[in-house]
Amino acid sequence: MQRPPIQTTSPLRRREDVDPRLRVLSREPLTAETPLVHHHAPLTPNDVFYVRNHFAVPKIGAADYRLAISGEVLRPLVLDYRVLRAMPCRSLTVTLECAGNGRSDVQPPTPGEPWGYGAVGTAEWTGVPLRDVLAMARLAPECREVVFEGADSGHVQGHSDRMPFARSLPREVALDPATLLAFEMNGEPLSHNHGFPIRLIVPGVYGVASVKWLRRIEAIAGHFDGYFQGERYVVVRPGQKELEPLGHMRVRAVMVTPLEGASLRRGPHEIEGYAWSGAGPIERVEVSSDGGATWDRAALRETPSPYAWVGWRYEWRAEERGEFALCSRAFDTSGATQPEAAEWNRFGYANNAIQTVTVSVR
Ligand SMILES: Nc1nc2c(c(=O)[nH]1)N[C@H]1C(S)=C(S)[C@@H](COP(=O)(O)O)O[C@H]1N2
Ligand SMILES: [Mo]
Repeated sequence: MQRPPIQTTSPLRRREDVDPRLRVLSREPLTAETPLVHHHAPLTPNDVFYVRNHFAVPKIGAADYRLAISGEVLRPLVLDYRVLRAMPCRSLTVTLECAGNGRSDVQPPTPGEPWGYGAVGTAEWTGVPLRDVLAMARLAPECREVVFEGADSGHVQGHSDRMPFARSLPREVALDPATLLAFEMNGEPLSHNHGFPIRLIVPGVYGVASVKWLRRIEAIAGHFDGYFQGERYVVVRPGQKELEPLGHMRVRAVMVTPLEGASLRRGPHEIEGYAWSGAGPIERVEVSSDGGATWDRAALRETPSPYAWVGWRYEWRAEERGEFALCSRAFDTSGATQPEAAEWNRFGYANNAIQTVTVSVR
């Protein structure tokens, strides 16, 4: 495949501005979600893909980029952008969801970004399987986890030192052929906001695992417990001492048509949305037009990849005038489905409660 020439400055200046269609929650660092009206195609356009940054964006030029691989490896390596891009690559369509998606519906409110339902998106990511790079470095048998460090850093609550953004994966997940060192998103080089030059993509796992601006990979024999793994992105339930690290995305359906507050004519209407789960494929989606009292099955569309959300649709015959509470819920093949109300935890993570969209029929 012919590759575009390597650029030494920003890949495309225009993309660094925040697209006005995004709902900005914070400007510095940038956090912004995709209004559901822009989820009309299974692939989320790059410009409206949600952004979750914890620190200022490190603007790295391709020519200056280095990725160091060290620790429990027999052959420590430093790779540059050109070498990584020349390696055999694969493309995978993967849904990324922030663990805070839906937090604004958690009661009582918790600390954290007040995301609506738009901290999720799907893209075709192209990159080098991480396992190929780990094979070059000859991972030692002692390695139990692999730590990934981004080039971004800053100050966090309760710590005086500057902290890089870092996360680890268990050895098996790091060696999964679907775990990618990605350099393209929907056929374009990553933008600075989404991790240029190289980011990790970990299919099926909450977005926090997919470390952007990746600059260091360290294989370790022990367990990594950095701030973003041991203090945040953990589920802390009331009255419970043990912290549960966030892993697979919980099963969830989201309705994108009609939108909240829509006013509809009497007659047939398409209710449409997406469903996904990190624990297995979606088995079925159900829709209710009476606030969850009765449910009907929606039709599933084709899914481009086992790691991507699946589109669904349901034809609703709105016969009577009035207000209607539309709900959708998904079931995955592991048997999991969605709760009626958010399961409260201290930081409001992983709320996969059933979404309700209220519409009026005139
Ligand atoms: N280096 C780095 N990687 C990061 C983050 C970050 O702040 N710094 N945020 C994480 C979180 S919480 C999410 S949800 C995803 C968001 O990816 P996106 O901004 O490309 O949508 O990136 C993850 N990777
Ligand atoms: Mo996130």
